[in-house]
Amino acid sequence: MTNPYELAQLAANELRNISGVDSYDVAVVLGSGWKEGAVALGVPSNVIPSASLSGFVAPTVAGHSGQILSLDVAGLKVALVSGRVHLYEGNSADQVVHPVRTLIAAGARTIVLTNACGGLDPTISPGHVVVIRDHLNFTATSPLEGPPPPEGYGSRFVDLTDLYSARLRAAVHGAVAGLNEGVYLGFRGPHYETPAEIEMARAMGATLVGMSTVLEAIAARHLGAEVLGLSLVSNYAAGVASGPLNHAEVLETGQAAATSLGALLTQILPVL
Ligand code: 8IG
Repeated sequence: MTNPYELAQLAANELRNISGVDSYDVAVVLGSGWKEGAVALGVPSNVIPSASLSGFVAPTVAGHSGQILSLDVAGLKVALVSGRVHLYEGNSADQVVHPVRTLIAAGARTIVLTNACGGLDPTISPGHVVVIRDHLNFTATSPLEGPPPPEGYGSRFVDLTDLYSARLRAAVHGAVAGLNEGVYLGFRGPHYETPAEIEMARAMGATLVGMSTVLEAIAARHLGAEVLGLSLVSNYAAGVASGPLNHAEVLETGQAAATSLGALLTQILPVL
């Protein structure tokens, strides 16, 4: 068994060979809704099924296989990673962060993590994008659990002060006016929360809740990359608005937001 870092190195070499891209600058992990928006970034020079790369596990969402799209945005070599996988699909933390480790091994120094999430602030309605300022990891795991990272990699006792880069957040606000910042709480899911759990999350300082992002952010920081997190509020979290949560509504919000998400990425990527 190779360790997860060697596995990422192997996948990165495969990716470079197949895509013809020597080194990436930025990797964008696309959450629900964001993939549809990302087509606005232009025509990819290359699209690779992630199943063809070592260590990548297939998403269990029907009809969605993972892909890595390579494209140039304002002179930056960008990789778009679609088909994110989650803990709730039965994956290990190492499997969840493998795409991020692979893109960093392929040169990316900036990791943009996008997601769809539930919102706790009644004044930020579904369809709005929030910049992640910090997170609360409620997955009860870490991609750094297990044997220590091999020689040449940073200590597993990684400092998460400034996990979500202040420099990148400032760059985003400089490019796009009026975006709120929030604290993202990552649960394991796949169930949505009870209203009591959302009240707990609020008391602990969360403004956004979701089931992704936190492990990838930790893994990226550990490897020295700069992390930007962008959340599309897709629904009010349980108990915030009257009425039940509904997965179809969540998907609808994503569809409706696609155009604005694409415009947002187009404005943001060149300033990172
Ligand atoms: I979209 O309300 C989306 N993802 N945990 N709670 C959690 N994840 C989510 C939610 C939500 N909405």
